[in-house]
Amino acid sequence: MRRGLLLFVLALAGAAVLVATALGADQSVTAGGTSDVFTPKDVTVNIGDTVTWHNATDGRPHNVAFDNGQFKMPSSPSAVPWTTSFKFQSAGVFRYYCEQHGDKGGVGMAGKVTVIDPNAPKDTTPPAITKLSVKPSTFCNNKSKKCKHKGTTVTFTLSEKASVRVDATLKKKRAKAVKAFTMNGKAGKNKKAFSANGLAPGKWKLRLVATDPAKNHSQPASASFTIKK
Ligand SMILES: [Cu+2]
Repeated sequence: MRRGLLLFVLALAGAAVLVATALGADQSVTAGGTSDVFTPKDVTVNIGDTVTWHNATDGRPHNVAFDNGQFKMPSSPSAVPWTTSFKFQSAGVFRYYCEQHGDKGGVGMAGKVTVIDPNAPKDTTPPAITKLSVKPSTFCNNKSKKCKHKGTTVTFTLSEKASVRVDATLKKKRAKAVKAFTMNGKAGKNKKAFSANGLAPGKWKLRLVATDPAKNHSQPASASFTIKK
């Protein structure tokens, strides 16, 4: 009976920890242990939250050095027990590493703190695709004999960085898209080589939809092209 109550209380405590993590709160990270890693490797906090690191006292020297040079503790890797904290005052992604077992850019023993601004206005502006063109608009597939243009170039302009889904559909069949892929587009002009490989001769419709990092979708943009035999 008592044991049951204890387990119940422990379960409640565990649930409280989970809720706190989900809402963004102070985080703690262990340096080292059975291997030379930071655990957890990636944490997310809100502006004003503190991340605390301590070494696992595994006998191996570790420290925490920010890639941007803003913070380094202990000043050189140490195996004696240490605890260090940093309070994040601005939003962004902060990478760090252990100078003994890692390097900048997430190499080896390294971690990442993502700091979010809970009061930041949400991005609700969808991306826009303009100036979509397929040049040349008539080309052929790699199997054809008299083929001047094996493939084409798709050019378009994005209002912001977005993931772009590209569908190609044979017009007369009203079929599902047979050639579909997703590419990472940058703000401004984008160019993508497009081959007719595996596409049947005929008139085709190309359709693009862009999705920005906040998951807003653009209006679709489309262009036609023809594949000759
Ligand atoms: Cu280390």
